[in-house]
Amino acid sequence: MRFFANPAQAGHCPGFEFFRGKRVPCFETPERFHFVEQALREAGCVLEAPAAFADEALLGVHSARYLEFLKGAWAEWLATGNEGDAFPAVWPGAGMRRDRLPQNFAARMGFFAFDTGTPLAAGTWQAARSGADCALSAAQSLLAGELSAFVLTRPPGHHAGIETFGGYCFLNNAALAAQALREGGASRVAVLDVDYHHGNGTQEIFYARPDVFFASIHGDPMTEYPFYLGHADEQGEGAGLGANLNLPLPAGAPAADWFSALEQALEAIAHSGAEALVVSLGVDAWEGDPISRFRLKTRDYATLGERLRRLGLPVAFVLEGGYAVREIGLNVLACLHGFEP
Ligand code: SP5
Ligand code: ZN
Repeated sequence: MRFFANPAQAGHCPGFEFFRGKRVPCFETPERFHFVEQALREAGCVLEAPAAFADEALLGVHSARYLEFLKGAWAEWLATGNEGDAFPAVWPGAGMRRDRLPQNFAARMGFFAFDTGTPLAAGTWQAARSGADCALSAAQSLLAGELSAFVLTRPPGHHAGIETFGGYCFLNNAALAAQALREGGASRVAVLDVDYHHGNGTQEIFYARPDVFFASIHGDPMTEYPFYLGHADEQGEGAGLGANLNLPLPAGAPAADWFSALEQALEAIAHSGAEALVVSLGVDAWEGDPISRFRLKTRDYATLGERLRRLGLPVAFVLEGGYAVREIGLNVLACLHGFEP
């Protein structure tokens, strides 16, 4: 297994996020990265820097105008007289127009955002961009014959859509890896998302496509973030109909139910004809996670890894959420060690 670690992650370090109108400390912190890094190093893993890919490699997943916005957003935020972390303040709500991108900076920020929990700071673009390089490097290593790779990065990616940021995510690392695997020759690819929160961005990106199968096990969006996507009746559209599988479980669901859903997901992935798998490895389904409500134990992550190995596909694991900082490293390590003992 090869390990690609994001060298720019620490630059994304906002001071707070909004939660129901209040400023609260960020859950998604550089500390998270360090706990995973430490667990991997203690286990003897060798972490590599990513290769540098051209911006064009992002265009298979995100729109050009979104990438242009993100790249310049911090400078524009300062230039329009603001200071501190950048947040959206206005959105195109239902019934308003999305067919024109306004010139006003705040209006553009709201156009591309979907929550106030995802601050954009000085080093956000560079951190997200280097994370994309890590995801693309992982895909490249699988295409070169490696059996597995792990992307150690933050900010996470699975909530980022074609042109939306939110849920602590800006660039969709898992989608970038899946797209790179497709472009590199895999005729079909699957993405399995085991983060507690539905991977709305990944689903949106591949929703009309038959060549990338998306399966997700997550808290029921009727009560759990991101609320507006992730229901079981979302099965893909057009040529992609049947290539999207959502397995929502109620908050508080026991591990046995989670593993039943995993079996369903793996069976569907096996039948999808995928030649490679990307795993959105959020470890916030762990029983002690501060913002999530599933009940997996650390040993369950080892079982997940073992079960994934039995699929027999090359796998790129991509770090997503997980907010119980000390345990993130142990849970990630348990999964990777279960996959490759
Ligand atoms: C990648 C990922 O896991 N993103 C999750 C984004 C969740 N954003 C909503 C956070 C809500 C925080 N709730 C705090 C409850 C404290 N009692
Ligand atoms: Zn999550």
